[in-house]
Amino acid sequence: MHRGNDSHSSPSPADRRLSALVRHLQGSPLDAADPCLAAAPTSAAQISVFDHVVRAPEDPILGVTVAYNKDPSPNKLNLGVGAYRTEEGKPLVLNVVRKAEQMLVNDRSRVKEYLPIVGLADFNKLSAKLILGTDSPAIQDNRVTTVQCLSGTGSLRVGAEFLARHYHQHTIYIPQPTWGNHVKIFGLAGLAVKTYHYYDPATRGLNFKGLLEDLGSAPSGAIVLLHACAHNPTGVDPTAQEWEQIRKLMRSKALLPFFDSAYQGFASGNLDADAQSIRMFVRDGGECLVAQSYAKNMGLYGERVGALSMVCRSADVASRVESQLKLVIRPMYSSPPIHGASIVATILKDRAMFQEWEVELKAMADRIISMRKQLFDALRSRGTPGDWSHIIKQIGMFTFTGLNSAQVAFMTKEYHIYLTSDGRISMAGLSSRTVPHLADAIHAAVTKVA
Ligand code: PGU
Repeated sequence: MHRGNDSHSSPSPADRRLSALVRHLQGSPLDAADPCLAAAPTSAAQISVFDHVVRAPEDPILGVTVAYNKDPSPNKLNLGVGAYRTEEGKPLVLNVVRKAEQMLVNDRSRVKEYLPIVGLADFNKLSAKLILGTDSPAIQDNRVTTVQCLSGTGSLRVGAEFLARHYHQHTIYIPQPTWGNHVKIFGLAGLAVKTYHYYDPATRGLNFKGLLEDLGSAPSGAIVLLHACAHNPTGVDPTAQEWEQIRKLMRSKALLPFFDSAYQGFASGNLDADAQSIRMFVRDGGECLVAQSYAKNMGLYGERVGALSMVCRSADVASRVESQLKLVIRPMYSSPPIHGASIVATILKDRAMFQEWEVELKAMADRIISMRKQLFDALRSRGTPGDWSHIIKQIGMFTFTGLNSAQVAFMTKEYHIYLTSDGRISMAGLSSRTVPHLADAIHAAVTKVA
């Protein structure tokens, strides 16, 4: 037998080393001249089977918070991550969310059983209505399938994996620029990622001609990632007329829309208005995917609550698609978490709570808009060179300032202001108190750093 033969072969250097160490632990002196000890590793790093692993760089967005947290300056300001802060610079838990959580805690009939693979049924139904509209014919026809996913990111990932497995075209076009994680999410899911023109640095607005040209020359059937509203990082959205032209072009070429809706309610302060781009594409009877996040609009960042909806041609297709989405989700994380989805469902299904949410959401959107105005005025009063009107024209959580990476580095070093190196500022991280500090920093960066 093999084992018998093995036991007669001479011990390996590792075994001999181990025996010498065991003897030492049992009281024998170590013999420094023992060749098997000489061969012993000299440092802990050499022992690891992961010794070859190289240190990865920090994430371009989340890494900004890591750097911010290490800065001891009392004047430091984090404008990197897109997370809402109050006028006092504090994270905000919405009152309506606290209320919903209290109700959930008080309800002793609630248990912590696994959710189904597709998540909480109420949450899914209500999420589809929130994004597609309560009167959406697609929902009435039962041709939408919605699955609860891990916030916006997870919804994008599940949708991408589904497309990689079941859709005939594996190329996805994403705007240039876009949220940095898009490239990785779609690439890792097995899709080929290409870009389409979106932003014109000269006008700090939409490069609509470039966009139409690029989508016009995309292969038939290609997937196109569209930011539903409040484009990240540029804050530049197409107008309703431009959306209509994009829709016509995409439908004429059978391009498949994949909407990323991470900011519903944050652009205009109105949930329905911010879903118009999507509803336009659903109204024409065609198919699309929508990834929804409740991170920003309900302030549920860390609860990781979102949904993927797939609008299909028929109820039969939708139900077959759902059966395959389950096969994507089950080996990925089995089923989604229950708490965040329960909060959302509690708020969405109660009329009074829904209205309370709308008021709080509008207040967040309004505060961001007022920060735009204050920053614009502060730069103007300092006579900062350049046209800063884009600060008030751009939409949503971010201002794409046009500051270059050297100017950003200067602001971080000299003013302890943290933002992504592309010059994006999270307006939600600003307050009336910190606007002057930021305006001073921008003024100095623009006048001192090329
Ligand atoms: N899609 C877009 C366009 C986003 O901006 C974000 C978040 C997401 C999806 C994903 O959000 P979930 O939290 O997974 O729902 N972007 C923010 C948050 C930080 C980050 O990079 O994740 C940002 O600062 O860009």
